[in-house]
Amino acid sequence: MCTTCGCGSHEMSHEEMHRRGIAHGHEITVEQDILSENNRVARQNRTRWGAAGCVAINMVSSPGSGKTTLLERTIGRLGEMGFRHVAVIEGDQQTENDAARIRRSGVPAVQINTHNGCHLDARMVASAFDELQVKDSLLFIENVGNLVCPAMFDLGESLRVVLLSVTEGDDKPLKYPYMFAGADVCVINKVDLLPYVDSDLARLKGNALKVNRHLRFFETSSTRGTGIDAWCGYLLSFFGGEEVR
Ligand SMILES: Nc1nc2c(ncn2[C@@H]2O[C@H](COP(=O)(O)OP(=O)(O)OP(=O)(O)O)[C@@H](O)[C@H]2O)c(=O)[nH]1
Ligand SMILES: [Mg+2]
Repeated sequence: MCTTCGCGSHEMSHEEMHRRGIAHGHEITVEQDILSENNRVARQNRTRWGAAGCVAINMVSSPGSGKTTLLERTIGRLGEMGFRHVAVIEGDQQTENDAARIRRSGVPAVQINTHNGCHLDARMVASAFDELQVKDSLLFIENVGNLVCPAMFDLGESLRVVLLSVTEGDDKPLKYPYMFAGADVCVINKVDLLPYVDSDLARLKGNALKVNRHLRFFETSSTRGTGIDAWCGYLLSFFGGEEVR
């Protein structure tokens, strides 16, 4: 069981729970309380952001898949396309590194440090949004690198995007199904490395579709710029309301 968010497997066997000393009745009650309070604040966020003309995008992935690099590239390309209304909330356990990278791209960013926490929650991003003081903007939220816990926490986003880099292996959607089941879009990043890894794009997509047949895919190299035009075009049409979730 994760010690910071209380998330645990509902499918853990009775024997496994006893082996780990988990009192199951208590675990389920605490988890339900945490999630229902989070969902309440997430609904508030959705209402507030909608009223401010902001569209929030929750970016989730394992550490190092390329979330910040994709954001840097996206901000640059959107700027070239004449769209500069972008703000970013960054989530990491420690450091201001990612927020500093984003600010160098010329857009406002607020860093959240979760310390021993493994995910962002709705209350954290509500405070960060207050600090940003933006309106009529695309609001990117880069979640803590983790393919497990962020899946359970609605932040109030309009779109959830899961990144998977080709170096992580094409079986990840099957091994971490909740993250892919809860996402709207899957960005397959680092496609420039495909010649060097034993990862198959068709198999990766097939595995992702097994857990979520509604997923929309983009293939990108954030370092080289491959696929960024299609991705940015999609973001603009989503922001403009032409694309629905
Ligand atoms: N070859 C290649 N490298 C990439 C690509 N995207 C990101 N990287 C590299 O991958 C490493 C991690 O990238 P980040 O953007 O920091 O990843 P992240 O998901 O933000 O990482 P965390 O915030 O720590 O979870 C860096 O060395 C990037 O240069 C890509 O498309 N191709
Ligand atoms: Mg990052």
